Amino acid sequence: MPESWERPAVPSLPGTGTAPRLHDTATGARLCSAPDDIIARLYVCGITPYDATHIGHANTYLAFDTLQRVWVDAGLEVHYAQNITDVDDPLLERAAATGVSWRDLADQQIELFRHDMTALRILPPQDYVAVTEVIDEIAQAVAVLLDRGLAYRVPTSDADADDVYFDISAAAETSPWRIGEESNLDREQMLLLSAERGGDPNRPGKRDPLDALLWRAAREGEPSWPSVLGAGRPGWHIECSVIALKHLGHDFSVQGGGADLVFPHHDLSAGHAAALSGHPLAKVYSHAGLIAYQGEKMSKSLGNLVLVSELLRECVPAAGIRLALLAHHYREEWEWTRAGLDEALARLDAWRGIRSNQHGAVALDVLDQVRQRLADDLDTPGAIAAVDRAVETGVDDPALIRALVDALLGIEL
Ligand code: 5CA
Ligand code: ZN
Repeated sequence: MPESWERPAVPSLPGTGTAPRLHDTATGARLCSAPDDIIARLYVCGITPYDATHIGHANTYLAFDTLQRVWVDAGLEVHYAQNITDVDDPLLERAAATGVSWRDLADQQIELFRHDMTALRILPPQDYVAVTEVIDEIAQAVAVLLDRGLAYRVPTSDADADDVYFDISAAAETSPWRIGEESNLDREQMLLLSAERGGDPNRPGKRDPLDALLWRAAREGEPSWPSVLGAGRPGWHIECSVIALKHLGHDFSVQGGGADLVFPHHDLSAGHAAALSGHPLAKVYSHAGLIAYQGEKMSKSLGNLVLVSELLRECVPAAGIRLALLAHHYREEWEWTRAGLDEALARLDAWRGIRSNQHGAVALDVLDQVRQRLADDLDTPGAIAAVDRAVETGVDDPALIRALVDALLGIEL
């Protein structure tokens, strides 16, 4: 397993916080994120390693970093797993277009991502798993789905090699899942998004246009691995189902990612996992809002990227990047601007100058307010406002403010 990255120290605080209520994409309700036992289990979809780490990626990983910090403050242990999509069409296309090997591109980008996550003081996953490490397990899972009649073969031009697809209708009949359960989209919207986001609704031979690719048989010029299914490579959604089930089991606390993953990726990865395990994948499905830049969603395909590594190279402090992101609620869709970053840098300076004042704010009250705000669907703007008020008046115990800002917002003053 690749190493994840260095874990920042998290100071402990007086008393205990509360596990947050989180907005659940599937039900639209705010659900309690506390596990039944002491261990909160979290899966967040990791990068496809090219064009890492842009501010949109950083915002998504920061949202789930905040969740972990609040869980830890509530006295919970956290078991966190994350994947790396180190073989998939967009990565292969980028490698081909730039004339580098896909393996070198992936390795170099994974290293850059690790460096950026460390600089941003993002709590690392315990299980950091590249899809290329679990090809056998994925192929075996697909073979199980074939055996159960929940998957079927579609021939390719090579008579000996079939692709394998997930049968959404058969799966809905036999498992606690149906398509659209997480995304709440109608069929027309699903068809559109599937075509936009890596699906192939028009592929001939499929039983339903929304059936998702589980296994792609080897093609000339593409990487492939020998397996029980013959040579090939995994489809996208099944990688996250298999990695999550292997490391976290089913019914884990929270499945997370950016809002661009709601459909088809999370809907289908929950479907594959339910078909394999007979249980729902997670209790809460949580999604961070997409960050825009220059009027459009920040995305690799559009190329309108602000990279964390470039900001760091300009000597922007990582704590300032964190504060700029935390000033927005994690579910908000907003546009990154230099003015927003400057505002965060000014706030960071003000926080660093916090005065001791025995007649000012009471630090324990500030801690209480910050905990309450974060317990309410990770309201970081509300938490920041509580710290701003204490900075304005001065506070009886500045050291406690520094500790709470470090522990809960990940910012060292
Ligand atoms: N490897 C897949 C997930 S299995 C993938 O989506 N990789 S990614 O590199 O494209 O994105 C990594 C994470 O960043 C995902 O959780 C994605 O939802 C999130 N993300 C991508 N673009 C943005 C954006 N503009 N704003 C916020 N989050 C984003
Ligand atoms: Zn994923």
